[in-house]
Amino acid sequence: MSQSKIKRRVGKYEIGRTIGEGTFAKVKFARNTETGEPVALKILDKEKVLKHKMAEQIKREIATMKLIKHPNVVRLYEIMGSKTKIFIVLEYVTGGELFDKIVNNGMMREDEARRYFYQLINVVDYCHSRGVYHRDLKPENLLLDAYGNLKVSDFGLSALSKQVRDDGLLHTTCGTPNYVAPEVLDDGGYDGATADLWSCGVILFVLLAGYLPFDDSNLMNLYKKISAAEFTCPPWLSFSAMKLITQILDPNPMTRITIPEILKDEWFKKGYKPPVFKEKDDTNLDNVEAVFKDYEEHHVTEQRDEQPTAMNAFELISMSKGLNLGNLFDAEEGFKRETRFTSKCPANEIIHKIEEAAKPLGFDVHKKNYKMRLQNLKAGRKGNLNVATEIFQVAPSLHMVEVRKAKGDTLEFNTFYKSLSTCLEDVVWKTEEDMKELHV
Ligand code: ISQ
Repeated sequence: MSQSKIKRRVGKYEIGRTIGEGTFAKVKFARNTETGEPVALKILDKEKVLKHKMAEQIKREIATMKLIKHPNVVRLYEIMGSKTKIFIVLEYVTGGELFDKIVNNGMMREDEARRYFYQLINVVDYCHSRGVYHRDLKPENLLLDAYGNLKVSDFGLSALSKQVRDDGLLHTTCGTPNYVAPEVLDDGGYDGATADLWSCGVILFVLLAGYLPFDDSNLMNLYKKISAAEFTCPPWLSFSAMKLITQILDPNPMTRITIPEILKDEWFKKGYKPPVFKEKDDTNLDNVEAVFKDYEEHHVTEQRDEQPTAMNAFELISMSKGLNLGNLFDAEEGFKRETRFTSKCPANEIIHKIEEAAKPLGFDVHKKNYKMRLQNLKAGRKGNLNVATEIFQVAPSLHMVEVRKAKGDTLEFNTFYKSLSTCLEDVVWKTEEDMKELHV
């Protein structure tokens, strides 16, 4: 049990909580101990990368990313290696995913959607002009910074979006390919530039409509709809927006609208100011080759300091109110992906109760010490929902339980949490204040 928080360090970075997970990488919050600056640390397992013969591609892609310094792209600061891992140090952005705005508020007004679309097209144009293609533009890769500006992640790192399927082979597309161009689905050769533009068209449609242009629970039907560009615009869409979307979602990449043509489009041009920015050069990427090798002199040290967490019991408890849905909704952030509650029950009982609640909901339960991983066996909107929980001992008879979405859709996580909170009612510690609230 995590009685004291173990502080993990990699080089000068102190590692914190997990903020994202993919097939090849885990993303952790980290802090540069020299400057105090927060970063996102993408951690790749060397063995997995080598096993799938991806080292060369990842090396090439990281080297290409050196070329990308744009205010709307998540910056790559540094890359480090240890004996077993590769660490990619990225800019940390705090505004969440762009699509959480749609999930929370529904479709956007055209002016607001146009502002994000300008930023998206500026980034895509900039990267394409440097020969870098995203190849996997989708909601999870569209983040927002503290000022509400778009930050695209993983530009150029398409190797990381590959999936290992049950057959052990790598596949570029996984789950539902709602954002993927028809020529990519055809599996013949395709042009990265026109394929990225198609994904931008799907993104624009979702911003304006609040739903996907191509969707079907049957994969074959979905492929057919995408290949025929069969979609229905909502009645509230302006004619000029509809015209632009139709020109982007052209199933023929040869006749699909290009970026120079988009820049001249009537809907796009409204209020558009071409971007002006200066490229900063503060990356340290001289060692891309070295981090993949087994040369110890190039390795950063990974340390685990058994230190009590800086947080005391009172701080922990104040972070961990009761277990109710309000916990997962924040007026500023919208729906959150993690929450905590406190319990006076023994840890084993809490684990047992979580297991009892999760199994009937179709979750496979994996336990390791005081951590649990709940994996939904059915695929959801963004793949299988995975929930991670961890129990921390605050005092001999007081525990804090962290419940975090590790993978999948935030709304599906909220629905799961609602059921969990009902089942755990007698485990959660209720303060006198909570009891009063329950009785008013
Ligand atoms: C940067 N900031 C926050 C979250 C992130 C997730 C993935 C990649 C980069 C990120």
